[in-house]
Amino acid sequence: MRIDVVSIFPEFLAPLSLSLIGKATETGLLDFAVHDLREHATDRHRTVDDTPTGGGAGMVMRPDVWGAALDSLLEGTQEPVAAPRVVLVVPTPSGDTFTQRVAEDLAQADHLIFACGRYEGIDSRVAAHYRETGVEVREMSIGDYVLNGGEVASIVMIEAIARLLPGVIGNPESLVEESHGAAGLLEYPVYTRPNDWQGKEVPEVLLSGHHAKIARWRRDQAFAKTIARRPDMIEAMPPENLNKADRALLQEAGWRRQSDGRYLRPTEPPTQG
Ligand code: 6GU
Repeated sequence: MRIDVVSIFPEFLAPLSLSLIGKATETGLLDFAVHDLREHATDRHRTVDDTPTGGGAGMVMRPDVWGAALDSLLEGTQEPVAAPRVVLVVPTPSGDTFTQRVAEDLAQADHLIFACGRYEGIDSRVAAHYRETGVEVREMSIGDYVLNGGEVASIVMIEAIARLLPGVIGNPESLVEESHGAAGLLEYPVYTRPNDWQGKEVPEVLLSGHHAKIARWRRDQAFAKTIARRPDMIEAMPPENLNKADRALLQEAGWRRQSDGRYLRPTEPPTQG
């Protein structure tokens, strides 16, 4: 996979050259490069922004500068034969939510280009233009809070995507049971030695060597943790992922079974005052 990042702060992306991603780049699994947007500015001040048309606070990034930067990266990738899948990712707090499912989808692409905006964002015509020219454009938010620019969000997304590429993670088994994986549950609690630390003992079942019992215990722990912390994930769960014990637990906790087999959390009693 090839990944390009365009930013006015290329040094911001330096952490990606460390650890997993750096190793994947060295071994040739990943072709990763960062580009300075200002290289495509045309005036002697290397201006990349201007005031918002129609008025208002802050500055907006110029479409002509972004167009030059993105055209240089898209050059030669639009050939009709053996068309590679190129995705232009535009980090923005007003984008669609980036999730593990999106990471899995983007990990299938051949070429990702991250366009990091600063200030009040990039002129809206940039995303529209590339969409019209047939580029897959994904405006993405990493959560409901505001960052100063797309750089940190790009680091988050690239780490989530790159670790899914075959060969990047040493032991792919570790991808199977993790939080937000295929099971639709949060991860079960993990322990290592010493068995007794600060008077807290590792759960007995994990020392039993009984693999089926351990698997069942972990599944139950993952399920209970997900009910407590992320009831929305339980509500979204396909009914076929719920076993008999799960359904009993949900019913016991006051969850209501819908006609489609999914469960709704108990409604909170109205608060006093
Ligand atoms: Cl992708 N960008 C910015 N600037 N803020 C964000 C974000 C992205 N996702 C959440 N907040």
